[in-house]
Amino acid sequence: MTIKDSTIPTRLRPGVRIESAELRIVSLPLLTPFVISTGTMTARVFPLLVLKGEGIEGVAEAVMDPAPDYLEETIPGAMAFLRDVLLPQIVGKRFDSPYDLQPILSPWRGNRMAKAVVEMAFWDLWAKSLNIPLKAALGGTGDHVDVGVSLGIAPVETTLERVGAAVEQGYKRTKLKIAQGHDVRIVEAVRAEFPDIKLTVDANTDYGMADLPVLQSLDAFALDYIEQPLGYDDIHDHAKIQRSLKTAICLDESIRSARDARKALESDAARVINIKVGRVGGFSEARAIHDTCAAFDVPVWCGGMLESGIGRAHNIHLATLANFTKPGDTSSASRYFARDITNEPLEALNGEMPVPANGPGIGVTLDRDYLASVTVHAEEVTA
Ligand code: OSB
Ligand code: MG
Repeated sequence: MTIKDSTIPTRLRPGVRIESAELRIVSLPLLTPFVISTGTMTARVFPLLVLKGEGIEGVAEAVMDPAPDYLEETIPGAMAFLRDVLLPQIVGKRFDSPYDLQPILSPWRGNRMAKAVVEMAFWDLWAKSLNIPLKAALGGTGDHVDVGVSLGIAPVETTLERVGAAVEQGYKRTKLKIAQGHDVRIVEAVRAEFPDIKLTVDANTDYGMADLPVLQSLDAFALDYIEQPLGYDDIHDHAKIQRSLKTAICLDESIRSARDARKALESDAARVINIKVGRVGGFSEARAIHDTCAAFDVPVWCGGMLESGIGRAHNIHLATLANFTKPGDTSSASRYFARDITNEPLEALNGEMPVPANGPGIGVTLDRDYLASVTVHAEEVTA
């Protein structure tokens, strides 16, 4: 006798069938413009994906910008790739685990942020189908992660006030955005007032080989690391300058895969790596990078892209893995937004961000009313 698939109770069937996908573009105003070497953000604009199946929903947000200023991907490009290529390949199909998405995702070149939003939404859906927290599905433990703040480029006085507030609130690390002409002076001023805090800088690719003397003068300030001084597609030249620096280099933009991480670590181009799950194409690759770094005894930390509560929740669960030993960028959502699209507030206390646990999966839920009011585009993909 054959049993019709639909007669088997959902929880006894492996995996989840994706019945439909809801794809939106959301625009959340930022309380304060965020300035980095490549530009200024006044709102966090992002694609949001909800995968639906068997009465449950998996949610994720994407991290590409409207224009290609952090990396190559753009929101218009990602929307087209998701709508026309990726979502039609997965909607209407059952997947036993997130790994079973790889044969569909990996043949396509690049577009890691677009692949990541699909993969991450399915991880959430899958963890919910198993009734476990996302951290457990990923192999992480603990009920909070250590976090610091990332402070945008601002005048010295403003920066000193912002550092003071972060220190007061107990954040475990302060990262200053730097750019040519806004580097040694700002770091010197912050160090003079805060001699003992854990301090880092992030150049977002603003320097070249000829700027080595400037980077060397940052060696005087006991920084924990200098993040991504050189080109977004470079590893080799970072290895060359690391030899002439006392301070560790941390790579962000340059690391898209575990293979990139291996190349960087084999050549001593980085002594710390920032993992952003969107940048690297999803949790499977994020975990592979985490494991590669652990094998080289190199610490990692979880970066951020000014995410809403949805992306923040994903980041926090990821950061519960063992080799995330440096404080991440997932600070309180209230530092960025007057109101978030999640019902649960994501607030750090004394530099510790609780792992959201309102139900299985990512542990946060969408505030559907507010989401509707900040949605600038919405579409549905069905089988
Ligand atoms: O390089 O980490 C970066 C924000 C936008 C683009 C690039 C970066 C950042 C941040 C923000 O540093 C970190 C956060 O989410 O608070
Ligand atoms: Mg960075």
